Amino acid sequence: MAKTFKNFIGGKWSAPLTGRHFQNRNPADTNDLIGRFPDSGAADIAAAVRSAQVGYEQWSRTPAPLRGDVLRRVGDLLSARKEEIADAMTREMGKVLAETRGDVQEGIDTAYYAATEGRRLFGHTVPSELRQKFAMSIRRPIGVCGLITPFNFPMAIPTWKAFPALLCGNSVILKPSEDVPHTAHLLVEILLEAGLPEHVIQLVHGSDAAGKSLVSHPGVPVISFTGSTATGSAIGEVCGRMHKRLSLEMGGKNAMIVMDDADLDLALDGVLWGAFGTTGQRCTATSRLIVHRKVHDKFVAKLVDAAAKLALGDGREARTQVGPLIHEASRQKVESYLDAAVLQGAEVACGGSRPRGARTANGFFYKPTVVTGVKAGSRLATEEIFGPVLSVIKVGSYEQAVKVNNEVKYGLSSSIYTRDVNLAFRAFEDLQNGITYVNAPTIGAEAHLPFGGVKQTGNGHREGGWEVFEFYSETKVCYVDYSGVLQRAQLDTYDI
Ligand code: UN1
Repeated sequence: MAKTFKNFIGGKWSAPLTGRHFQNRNPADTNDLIGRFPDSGAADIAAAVRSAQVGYEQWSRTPAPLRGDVLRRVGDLLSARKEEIADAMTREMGKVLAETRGDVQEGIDTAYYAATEGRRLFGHTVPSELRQKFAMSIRRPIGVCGLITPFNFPMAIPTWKAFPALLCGNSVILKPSEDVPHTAHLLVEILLEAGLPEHVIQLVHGSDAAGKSLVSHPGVPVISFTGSTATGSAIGEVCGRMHKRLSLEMGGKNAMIVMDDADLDLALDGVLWGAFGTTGQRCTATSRLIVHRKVHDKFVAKLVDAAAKLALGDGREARTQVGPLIHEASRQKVESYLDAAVLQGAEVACGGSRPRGARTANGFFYKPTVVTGVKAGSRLATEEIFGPVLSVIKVGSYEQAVKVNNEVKYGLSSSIYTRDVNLAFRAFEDLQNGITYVNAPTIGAEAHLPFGGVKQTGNGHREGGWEVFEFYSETKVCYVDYSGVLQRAQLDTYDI
């Protein structure tokens, strides 16, 4: 009998006021029911906000170094339980164990990075233009932060948002993807065990209805969302009307460029990892391969050969290299892209279908797929697929590669394989992306550097690294005039 899980609201684990639940199943084996989770509604969100406001009063007054201490303990607990959590994550999300371990590790890195920020959280001290006057800025918390997170990094992405938000002195309401509620449950258990005061964190499970209530609640001044561009736009409209602070992390159509002087074996390892790691379900996944015509045929032949050999299966089995997609709707979306591409004359060089066989019979599997001859401007060349599908585009020069890279509406990550150092540095300027890798694939961002994209990928904010602390805090400027007389800025400054 599968367990029925609860929300964490008002300092206790509680059943949803809607009385409804949804099922969470293993995408590699749909017979495996992980649990039933709350399908929460507006009243659950309202209760969470009331509690988070209480938590905010307490937590915003807790010194930042002490807030950091809690996050350090969170990092310790995640480290101690890494293996067990990774196993649970693979069971509910599907990607292979090595990758869920990496996902937990990203949470650990984020915890320790945020913990030390408790002893920095720098403001600025600058000279005043007037005598005997002091001028500085400090960072202040904002309030209740509503965090809406996706399925593909069930641990890392909630931690990217929650840990800096908490470190800055905010309280948090987490609404995780309904595809990975168990990981969020484990994370909240750990936050509480580490000593986070109980009203400071709320966990509200559910689908779009819960997310919408969170976004439109007037008691939640900060929203951070990672997910599709369509949902991000809808959230942006509401937040715009309500003057909320909003961080959006949305789609990508990331390209790897392989120049004619590249180390092709290195590039091959890179593209296999970038395109088919996480079954292509990363915002940073390598979705397009832009290859110089001089090496195109040779490189594609190697790629097709290797991609066809990747072993599909349950991510908890050691021999598995590629897990399932998250659910049937994702698989059907992938299929619709393939159908359209073939109609337009593209060639499926490998994959392009569901696998057969007992190991994959009960899950949402799809073969790693390489499509060549993809037409510029076609859906396959421009839209985010979020599956194990790589589109190959042949180019004749660096300039053409840059043009192809840039002619999509997204701008998350890009990569170039070359031995020419001048070209590598030119690429930093020419490629319109928030992240560019040289001689490494489009995935692999590290927790202590800012993460995000340009153009339609985001709205100018970054997660991770030093920049995220700006998002979760407000700048407050403080002046102290210790002259004992009225000094008028601008007027008295030069009148002496
Ligand atoms: C995402 O793709 O949604 O760079 C996040 C990476 C990971 C994070 C990806 N560290 O691929």
